[in-house]
Amino acid sequence: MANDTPIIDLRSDTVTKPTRKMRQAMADAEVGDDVYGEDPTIRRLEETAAEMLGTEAAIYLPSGTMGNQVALNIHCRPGSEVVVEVRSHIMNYEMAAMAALYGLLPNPVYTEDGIMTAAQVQAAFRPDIYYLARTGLVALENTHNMAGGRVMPLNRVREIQEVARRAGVALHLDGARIFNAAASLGIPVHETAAGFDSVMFCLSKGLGAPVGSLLCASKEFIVEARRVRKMFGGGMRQAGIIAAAGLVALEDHVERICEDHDVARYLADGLAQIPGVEVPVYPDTNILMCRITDSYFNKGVPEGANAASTFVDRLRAQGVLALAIDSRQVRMVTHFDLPADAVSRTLKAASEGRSK
Ligand code: TLP
Repeated sequence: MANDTPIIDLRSDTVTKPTRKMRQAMADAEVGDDVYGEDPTIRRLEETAAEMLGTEAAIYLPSGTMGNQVALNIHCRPGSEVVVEVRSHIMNYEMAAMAALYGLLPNPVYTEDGIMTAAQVQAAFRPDIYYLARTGLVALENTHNMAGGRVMPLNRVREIQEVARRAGVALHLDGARIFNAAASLGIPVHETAAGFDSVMFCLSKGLGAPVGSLLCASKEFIVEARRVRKMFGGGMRQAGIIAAAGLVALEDHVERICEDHDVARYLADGLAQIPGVEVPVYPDTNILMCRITDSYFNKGVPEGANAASTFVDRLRAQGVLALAIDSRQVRMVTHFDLPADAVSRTLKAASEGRSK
């Protein structure tokens, strides 16, 4: 690989760099102290987000993890359970925060494809008996990251909302990639966000902003969220500087997000042709999970190594970065910062990696 050949970074859609327009907006941003509610750019971002998602209000936070955790704090009393799909981000990739910070217990629902049914959610609710923990919340994830960016069908979401409503259990949506979900379903994002008590989404994933997430909910909920955000040290003062890039993301990058889904599908088509690489689930959105079997390795899996990490190492040697999820699975995520030849170079690297 020549030194000036750009790296193809498929580890995540969080790796994008701010565009020229974002940098310009950041330089020009009007700012104020957001802890006093005086940053006009953040206010505009929060109003725009609430309007797009169809909620009364929104709050800007430094990360998706903080958005999810602020919501959990408000929804649940200590000692309650949170119903989640077993591979959810909230349960697996947030440092056990719900247990460490609030004394909450995840109640994981096991699914094949990452999409819970209403019957499964209903079965996870605890009856009201004095020796059982209370069910505090159902948290859905749409798109579902570790299920390969799967989109929850809208009727499935509505059925789950119905059983939760009937049981009096609140609903949170980890919509880190909600704009990918809406694009894939071909519906406005507010329909994907409807029927939840709180929705978190990220600007710093497929939308391409450098930093930030929003938590969207009722006015009352967001007033409380400002207190909890402060408790976490998430009051960011003149953060209009970064919020300005978020506004550009919402203005310019929503429409184009489905291009990333096309690229993920081209990649899936090509990878599935390579002996030893399986694509068990054709991507709905911008996340592609592939499975590396032993037959990928012409000379066998190297001693003491595993299939996924060896595959990832061989891609890296050719300037392509991907993420090993476990000993077999590799994740690739498409985004707007990929070079034009990303698919062909990735496929070439994957084919050539067989005989190293
Ligand atoms: N996901 C990251 C990693 O943490 C795995 C990634 O590269 O995909 N919810 C979902 C569904 C997410 O995928 C993520 C980040 C978050 C929440 C947390 O967002 P941040 O990283 O902003 O705290």
